Amino acid sequence: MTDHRLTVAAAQLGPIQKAEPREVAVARMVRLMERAHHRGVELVVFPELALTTFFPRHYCEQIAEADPWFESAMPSNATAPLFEAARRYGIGFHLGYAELTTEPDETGAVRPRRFNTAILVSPAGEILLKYRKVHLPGHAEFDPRRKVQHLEKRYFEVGNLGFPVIRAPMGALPGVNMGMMICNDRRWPEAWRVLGLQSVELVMLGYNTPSINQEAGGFEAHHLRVFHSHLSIQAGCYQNACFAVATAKAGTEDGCELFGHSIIVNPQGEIIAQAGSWDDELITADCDFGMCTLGRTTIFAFEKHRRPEAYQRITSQVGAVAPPVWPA
Ligand code: ING
Repeated sequence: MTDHRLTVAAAQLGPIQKAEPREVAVARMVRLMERAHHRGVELVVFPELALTTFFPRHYCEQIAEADPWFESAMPSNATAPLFEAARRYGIGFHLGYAELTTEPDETGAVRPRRFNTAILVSPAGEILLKYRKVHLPGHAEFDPRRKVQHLEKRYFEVGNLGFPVIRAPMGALPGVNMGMMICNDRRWPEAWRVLGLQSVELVMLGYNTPSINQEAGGFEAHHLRVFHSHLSIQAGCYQNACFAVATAKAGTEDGCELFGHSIIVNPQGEIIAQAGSWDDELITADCDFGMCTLGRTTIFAFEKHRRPEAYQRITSQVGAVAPPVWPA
């Protein structure tokens, strides 16, 4: 039986306080990569916006005031130690960060652009894949009803790279089909299915998720926060016959609590590893990509069973419409 296995890790991060410089976060991440190396890990997944505090909870009148939270180069002096560690240990890694770039927009105008971004970096330190968050939760303007703001729609543009998948060598394997999503994306089945339609075998995602509902819309029992996160990821893996590594930034940042519970999930939708702390913690698992075959050759053999002609509403509508009323 040829070995299709890859040893992966979720490198969960505890809180990063607003005043904490990115060099401190990077040093913590290098220590997690060192621990990963000692456990024979071949690919490490860090959280969303892993280099800084979750700054979209803070309101800035001028968007450019938030620019210190962004990376205008990747790697940079502050993040170079991560790339050096990757090369030193021969470990690939996923990194979530705030991307500030100057590039043409859809009208062709070259201007500063800001994205909630994730990259996949090879053990040699090359950027294999880049993804920019598509589903931006929260709001764009200051919301006085909220105890804590969630201003991703203020600071980031909607990602313009789609949901790409790449087949690239990783660990001892000649090729793994790898894709990414970020945080809120995991709640949208469309994101998983677009990756599934590209034969993804391993989905990497980071998240920063408040442990209590900040929407002024009403009470939600606290235990449901983790349940909904796990439900979304387990369903996504089962319905697309893939593995996922989902890594939290956790703990209390400037008084705001983010839950941990990072998990690694297999193509049957089973949680095969879970973090127990809300701090820096490495959880690992062996992914045997041969496990993807059962789902995608039987229940989820897309080419045999999907009926896109019945799915028009999924791409033609944004919001829901009211149904016809009976009797007509
Ligand atoms: N955070 C949260 C997430 O989707 C959220 C926002 C939490 C939305 C709970 C809805 C319900 O996990 C980010 N950063 O997307």
